Amino acid sequence: MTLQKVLIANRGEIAVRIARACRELGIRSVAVYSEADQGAPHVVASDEAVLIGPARASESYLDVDRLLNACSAVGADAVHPGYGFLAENAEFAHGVEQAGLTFIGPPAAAIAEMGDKTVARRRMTDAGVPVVPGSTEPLATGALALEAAELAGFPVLLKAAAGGGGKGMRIVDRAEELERAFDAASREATQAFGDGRVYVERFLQDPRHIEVQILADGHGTVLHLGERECSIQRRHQKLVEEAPAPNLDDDVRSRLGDVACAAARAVDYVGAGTVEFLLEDGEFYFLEMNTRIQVEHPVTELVTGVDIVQWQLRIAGGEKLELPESVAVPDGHAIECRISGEDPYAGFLPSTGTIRELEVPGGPGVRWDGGIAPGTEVGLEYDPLLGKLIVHGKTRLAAIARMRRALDELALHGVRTTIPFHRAVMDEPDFRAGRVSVRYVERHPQLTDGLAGWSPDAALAAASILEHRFRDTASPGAVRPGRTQHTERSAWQRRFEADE
Ligand code: MV4
Repeated sequence: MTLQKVLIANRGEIAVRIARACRELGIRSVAVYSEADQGAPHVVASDEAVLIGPARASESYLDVDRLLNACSAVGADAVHPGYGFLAENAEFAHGVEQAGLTFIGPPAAAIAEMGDKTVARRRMTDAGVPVVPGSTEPLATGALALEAAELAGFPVLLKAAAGGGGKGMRIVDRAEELERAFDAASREATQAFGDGRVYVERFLQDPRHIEVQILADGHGTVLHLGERECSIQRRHQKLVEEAPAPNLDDDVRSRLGDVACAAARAVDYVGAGTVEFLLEDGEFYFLEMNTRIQVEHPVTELVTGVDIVQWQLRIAGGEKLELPESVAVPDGHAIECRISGEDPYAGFLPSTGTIRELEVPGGPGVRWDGGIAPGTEVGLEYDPLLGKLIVHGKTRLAAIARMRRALDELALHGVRTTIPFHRAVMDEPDFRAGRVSVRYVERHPQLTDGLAGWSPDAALAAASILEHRFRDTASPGAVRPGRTQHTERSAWQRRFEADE
């Protein structure tokens, strides 16, 4: 039962990525788009397109009924949710299945189990997967929370059972503060998720964030594709990811892979998924499982040679998962920079405008997964991710040099972007040495200071020069690397001219 026609319930770069995979497999693809996305790259990349509603996501990309109607209008037999929007919504997966269509992702039950972080912790504990010390049940009262916190050991983190991705967390340093914080966390969780259940974990102070890519088919095979290092982030938005993780013990690497497969098996997982871990002092702990394709999947693709999105489609079509032995050992090193329409010198404030110019880098070992084109309006209604620059190199340092070169070639004008931040990271000694943790960005303020450290006069002078040269990214890191422009005649030119 191979898939015939896939409706892509998403937009931007991931919708383009899915359309490409469909095309390569001979599966028809159908884009959906909002009124803000007429003629968008994901529409152009697909075989058919359906207008589903206004710009507002709740009335288009998040509207289950409109999406299911689009499926029946075009005769789609499957839905790929991408990431974000409805990708981890168990009711949507269920609705797709109820409509007699294939959801390209895990069974709705696996989404629901991993979506409740306390259920996930119980499943993992039962499967022998190490979790951060703490409670495996939601805490009914502040007094019970205090008991659990004393057991876990202070400082602790209060987390929402329905949370994930960093929303609704609260650090508590001392027992005296716990009950108040518990009430506040519970109230916040109710507001954010309509579910006030809270649990407690020991707070790890300076961990690395490492995740393992999983593929599982519907015939009992579960494999991992190695890990990614994803610590470089700000406010839970990743900025740079790489594979394999630098400075990782071979024994830890191998145990991470085994444990991630056990995690997937514990919830009868099918499809592509990611098991997230925190790593501190040589120990690792299960954090959560993402039951979707992730933004950073390309770094794994580049070091394993496996097309993960194609495999999502093939697994959904009932195929058996078969990968070459060679995936067990990563080939070289891959790095991804998320290029988003945010100003790194203004607290990563979203920047809006129209893409005026776009020149994407090429050459050996460079990949651009983009969702924009000249003329694209970048507004505030959707995620600011514009595209991803991904490179591969034989070694980590070769990949860093390649990324630096590719960032210099990338010309993207019209909105402020994270490009100058990424350039600075590639040059920064701790990054170059693989010394990273989730606190990397906060520990390297020079990467986000812009003109802040400059005297007012110097800043004004620099800003006005840059404003002239490069209108939309006035910041010291933003000057495009100059070729040496010889405006004066060189000695040989003068001699040459004299001869004529
Ligand atoms: C933690 C933690 C420290 N200790 N849990 C943030 C997002 C959510 N997925 C879980 N997160 C964290 N959980 C314990 N017990 C630190 C973080 C955390 C983090 C995790 C992954 C990637 C980036 C992060 C940035 C800040 C905090």
